[in-house]
Amino acid sequence: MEDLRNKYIEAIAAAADEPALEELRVQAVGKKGEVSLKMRELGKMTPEERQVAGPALNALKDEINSALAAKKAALADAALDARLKTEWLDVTLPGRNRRQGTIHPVSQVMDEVTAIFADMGFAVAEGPQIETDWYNFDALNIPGHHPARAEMDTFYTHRAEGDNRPPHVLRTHTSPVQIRTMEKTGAPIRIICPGRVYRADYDQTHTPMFHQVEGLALGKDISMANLKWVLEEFFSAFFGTHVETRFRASHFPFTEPSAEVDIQCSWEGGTVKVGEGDDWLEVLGSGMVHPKVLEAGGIDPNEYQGFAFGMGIDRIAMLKYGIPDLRAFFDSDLRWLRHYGFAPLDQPTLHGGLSR
Ligand code: 2NM
Repeated sequence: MEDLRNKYIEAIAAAADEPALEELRVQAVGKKGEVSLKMRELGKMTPEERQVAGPALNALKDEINSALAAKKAALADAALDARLKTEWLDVTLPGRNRRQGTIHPVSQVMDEVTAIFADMGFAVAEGPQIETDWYNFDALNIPGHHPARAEMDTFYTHRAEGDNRPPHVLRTHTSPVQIRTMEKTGAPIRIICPGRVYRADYDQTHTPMFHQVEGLALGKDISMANLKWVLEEFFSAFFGTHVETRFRASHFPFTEPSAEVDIQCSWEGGTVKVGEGDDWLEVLGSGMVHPKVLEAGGIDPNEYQGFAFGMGIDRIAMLKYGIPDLRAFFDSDLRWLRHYGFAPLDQPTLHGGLSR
């Protein structure tokens, strides 16, 4: 019995894995195992012999079972230790850096412009980029024969042969959105309309798609004086310094009277600086909305009046951020975007600063 004990206790201690352990269990204490066979022999013993051998065999069986269980647990612990070593993870490592996109200067400036005008009570209105002739021209007091239609280098959509309906146009300005807003909400109105516009023109200073923001304020007694204040307020907020403005009489079909607006600048050192010096840059067109335009929008010009203005976003973005080449705006050059782009989480606000 002592031999049996030593044999199994040593074998269990030396077992390499769980299958080996299971084999030992079957050999020792399984149904036909050595200890079980010895127990079966108890029946042939005298009662005196049995009194000694019985408890001894039971104790041996218990000891082997305990050794098996202890070894099994030890093997499981060792396996877990080995696994933990291979799956070790340093949770104190810094995260991996990922390249982040940047906000395009046009988007940045649109958001800045929106924040400034929102502060003065202007809502943002948007509309389709493919327009009817009527919204893009007729409603704005630009009739079919008017030279402005030719001047605008309009893109027209194609119609099938024999389809005599008037073609659609790519909007040449965002004014159609203002007509649509007049129709939809009636007066009073205080909106800006930022967005893409299209003109068939391509050179150093023109791209066939560019960005505009137009403004419209209609009420019972809105005047050019309100226009002047709003624009001076806008330019000073946008450029972050007091900017002198100069209003020059002009002509647009959709406004009467009309004014072009220049902002103060200097050319010292070969680059433009806005808000200093005694030169002027033309940046904006404006005026009192023409009665015919109000009528086209379903608003009674005897009851309501107001101002409108329009300016190029790409232009003022170049001025504010010192971007020399307009065409680079639309090249999708990642190096350019990383250089001139803005951090995605820096939302322009008046209280937090328009940009960093
Ligand atoms: C400009 C200049 C002057 C203008 C007019 C309108 C509308 F729809 F209300 F009549 N929107 N924008 C306007 C007026 C635009 O851009 C140079």
